[in-house]
Formats: sequence, structure tokens, C-alpha cells
Amino acid sequence: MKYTLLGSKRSPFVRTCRMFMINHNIDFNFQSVDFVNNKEDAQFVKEKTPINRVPVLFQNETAIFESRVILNTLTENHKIQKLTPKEENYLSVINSCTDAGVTLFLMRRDGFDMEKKSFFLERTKNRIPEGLKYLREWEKKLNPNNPSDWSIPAMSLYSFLYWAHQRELIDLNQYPDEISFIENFKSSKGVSETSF
Ligand SMILES: N[C@@H](CCC(=O)N[C@@H](CS)C(=O)NCC(=O)O)C(=O)O
Repeated sequence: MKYTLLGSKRSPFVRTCRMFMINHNIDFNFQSVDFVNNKEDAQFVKEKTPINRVPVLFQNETAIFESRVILNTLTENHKIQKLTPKEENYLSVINSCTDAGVTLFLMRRDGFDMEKKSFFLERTKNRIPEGLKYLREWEKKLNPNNPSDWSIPAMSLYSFLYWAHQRELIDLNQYPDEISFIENFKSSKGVSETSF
């Protein structure tokens, strides 16, 4: 199977797909775009996906949208262990934190008043600390020496925390358990290969 992954280097959703493919030795070509700062790249992404978001995986001629569908397709194609219902829930919570982070990042970039008293802003901001609180007991039990613990939710959590810290969406000093998680998994396969 010939795969091309379209995405930006910094996108946490894209990074998880890259980490997963690297970790499972799945050969792919990474087509890097910067849709935030480059108009041609933005137009290219728009032409390739009606959702206008990355990642997109091209499997031969077929374009697959949505990181979760991409990861499920790869899991199926390469006969990798499927996630348990609990792990699916962790992934949903991490994706919700990441979606909230992407929304906040794009709003801030467009000059919205991020301190404005707003029902929507308050709910969006709260999703991050509430989500991280829910994940904590699971995340603290993960062992970097156990290959099955370097799962899709663990990769997604790593991608989210690193990105949200870089974009100043979270203050990691307030999250000592998450600092330990990053520290524990920083040598896992796919991390250094996708770092920015
Ligand atoms: N649910 C999508 C979310 C993807 C997503 O939000 N990607 C961001 C980059 S991290 C994006 O393309 N944002 C552009 C936009 O929201 O307009 C997935 O899991 O693939």
C-alpha cells in the first residue's frame, strides 16, 4: 500500500498519525503544508478536502479525512491491535482538548478578545483542564517500557501537550503529572522524528 499523509508539521492531529506510522514501520510519504502562513498551501488543502482540515491520508488514489478514520484504517490495514472502549474514550477526551486548543489558537490569532465573558469561550477553555483531569489516573499508569502503552491515545496526549505548551495554550508548570508523562515518553519511537 502506498500512503501519502498531507499535513502541517506542527498539527497535533497530524503528528499523531505520523508517530503511529513511524512506530509501526508503515512506509509513507509526508507532504508538509503550512496552511496558516502560506496561501498556496491553504488553497491546496482546500482543494484536497471539503473539511479543509489536516491530516488527509491518500491511500493509493483515495483521500481519507479525519485523524481517527485515518488511524482506524491503518489499524485495520496493518492488523494492529484495536483500541479498547476505554482507550477510545481517552482518545475522545484528548481529541476534545485538542479541538478546543485549535479553536482557541485560531481565535487568538485572529485577534478575538480571549478574556471576554462568553458562554462559548468559557466552555471551550474549560474542556482542557477538565479533560486532563479525567485522563490523569490512566496516564499515570502508562509505562514507557511497555510497547503496548505507546498507543494511539498516548501518542495523541503527547502531541497535544507538546503543541499546547509550544502555543502557550497551557502552562505546563500547573501540570506536574503531564510533565512526567512527557518526560517518560520523550524517547518513544516517532517522537524525535516528528519534533518541531
Ligand atoms: N477532527 C479533525 C480535526 C483536524 C484539525 O482540527 N486540524 C487542524 C490542524 S491541528 C486544522 O486543520 N485546522 C484548520 C481549521 O480549523 O480551519 C481530525 O481529527 O482530523
